Amino acid sequence: MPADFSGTWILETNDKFEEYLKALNIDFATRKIAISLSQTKVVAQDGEKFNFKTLSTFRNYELAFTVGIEFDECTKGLDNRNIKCLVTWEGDKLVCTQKGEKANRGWKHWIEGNKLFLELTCENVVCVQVFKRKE
Ligand code: YOG
Repeated sequence: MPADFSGTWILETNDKFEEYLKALNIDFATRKIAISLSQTKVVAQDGEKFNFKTLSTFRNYELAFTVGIEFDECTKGLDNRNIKCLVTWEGDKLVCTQKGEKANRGWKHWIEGNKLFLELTCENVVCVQVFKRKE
């Protein structure tokens, strides 16, 4: 039985986030703001249905999907691209492929203890974010 991602998670570490933003062609000024932000993930999981909210003082982003069903995503307020996404389980990892203009784009989520991991990939860059479960 897969892990339960539901809950509120606070960003603790954010390795190679600026390189990831560069790979997405995010401009200098926006990158400087983005890397300084505290991010909170609010995840609601109902079976194979998910809602992810990424919250910050600068911008918020929301994504809802069902595992195994392809969907169109517009990354509005992020890099503003249209992508075709599919989320699947690889063991206990939730894996999203994001097909579009950028090669090798996607993300993976998994849980270890009270930590939520997010690996964000674009081209040759892999950013790893670690969140701690909010008490
Ligand atoms: O999350 O796709 O959890 O949607 C980071 C990527 C920064 C704005 C957040 C705002 C940002 C400018 C979403 C930060 C890259 C930066 C808070 C990652 C582009 C522009 C919103 C993501 C998935 C998996 C769920």
